[in-house]
Amino acid sequence: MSDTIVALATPFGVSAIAKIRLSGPSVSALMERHLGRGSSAAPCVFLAHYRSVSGKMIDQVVALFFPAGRAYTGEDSLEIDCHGNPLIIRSIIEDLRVSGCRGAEPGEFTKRAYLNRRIDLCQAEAVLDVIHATNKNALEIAQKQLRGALSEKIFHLNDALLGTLAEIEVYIDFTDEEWEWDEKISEKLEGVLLEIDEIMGSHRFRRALFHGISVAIVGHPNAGKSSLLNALLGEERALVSDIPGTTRDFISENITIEGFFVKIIDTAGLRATNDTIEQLGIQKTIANIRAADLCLIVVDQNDPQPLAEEMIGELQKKQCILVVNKIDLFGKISSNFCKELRHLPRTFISAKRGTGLDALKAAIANKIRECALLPEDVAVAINERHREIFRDVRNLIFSAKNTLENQRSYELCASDLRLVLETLGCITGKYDAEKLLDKIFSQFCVGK
Ligand SMILES: Nc1nc2c(ncn2[C@@H]2O[C@H](COP(=O)(O)OP(=O)(O)OP(=O)(O)O)[C@@H](O)[C@H]2O)c(=O)[nH]1
Ligand SMILES: [Mg+2]
Repeated sequence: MSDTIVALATPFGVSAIAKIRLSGPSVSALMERHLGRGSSAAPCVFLAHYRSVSGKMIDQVVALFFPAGRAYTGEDSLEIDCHGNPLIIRSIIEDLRVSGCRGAEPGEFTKRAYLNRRIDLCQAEAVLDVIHATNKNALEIAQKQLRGALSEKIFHLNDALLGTLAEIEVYIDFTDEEWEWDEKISEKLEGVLLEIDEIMGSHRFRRALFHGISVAIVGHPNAGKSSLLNALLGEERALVSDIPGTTRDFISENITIEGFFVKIIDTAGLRATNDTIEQLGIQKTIANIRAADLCLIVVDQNDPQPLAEEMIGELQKKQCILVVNKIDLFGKISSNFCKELRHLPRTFISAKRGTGLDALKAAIANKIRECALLPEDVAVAINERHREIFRDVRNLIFSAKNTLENQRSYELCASDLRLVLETLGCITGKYDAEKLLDKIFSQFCVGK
């Protein structure tokens, strides 16, 4: 890369320290000019005064120099830690621009790391996930992928496919006219297809990891849905009243249950109503039920109202837990309450008093584990871009296998497999396209 880029790597505003980052061929000359110190063969940290182009001292800073071979970007890099005053930050960055630096584009440091082969494309995407992960599990998987978990899987698939291609080439070169059928090749391709299916299955965990497993609280008005949301959050988030139809629009909040990141949604109570706003709320409830991974059906033990058939139809398609509420009162839910929901796991709570919440949380966590909404140990979790490429790769392998089995042509199968390898390479960026890179790196913040 011919130019040297500069950007603030920490959030702009008042802070104890701010980090200004530089990368490119003129880093050592800039160090000499502004910090009075030449580059070194090894990474180094030093205290210096930053002097502007006109020789004015702007701030006392701590500088970290990384020579190309040891730097994140794969080129000479410098980090200047100055005092976190926006006036100082602006002065230094402006001055570096005067000195010939260009302001970095979003993600440009990571793009350079990729272009200089310090990391592959999957790892570059993982950097973005590491920055944006909002819970422990998502962070863990992002870090695994940054260390190369997905790249390794792709490397392994690539290796298996190359091996199969090599075997086919031998047949093409050395087999005489007579067709010799080798079942092993078909079996190997079948094995690769199974591995790809397993990796593709991990796509659904990504949503759960990064956006949370969505749990909708549904039920009749006044059953205590908003009270349950508040009890789970430990704060008075939603309005609670004894007037049926209190919740109109849904309310969504994030909580962690036994280490799982859960998006919990309180919805409008389900009943026949002429109130237009309430009807709109109910429509949103139906949409929330459809989109949810799990539904908590709250029933007031004292006044167990049957749900409309239409609702039961919707809920039967979902994973559900029946939550019997208001156990602090004396009512008792009859054993033939809503026969369609009778088979569901039940928990008994008092949202008002906070009783039974631990058992309910355990039931939610059990459902998450049981239904593999999110296994405890996820090896990789592919994103939409990876999934699309894997889908193409899968179709191509399938076609290669068919070509072999039906047309009995090693030549055609080999050419299909070459295309498979090329397509698979797009995941790690072995075969890159400028447009694709722009799309990926534009999601980063400036300075990364
Ligand atoms: N005794 C008792 N009352 C409760 C309990 N949970 C909720 N309530 C009361 O039931 C009434 C309705 O509670 P909400 O939480 O607003 O019910 P909701 O299901 O959100 O109702 P809508 O928003 O109208 O659909 C309020 O008066 C609550 O105080 C409980 O466990 N015990
Ligand atoms: Mg409510």
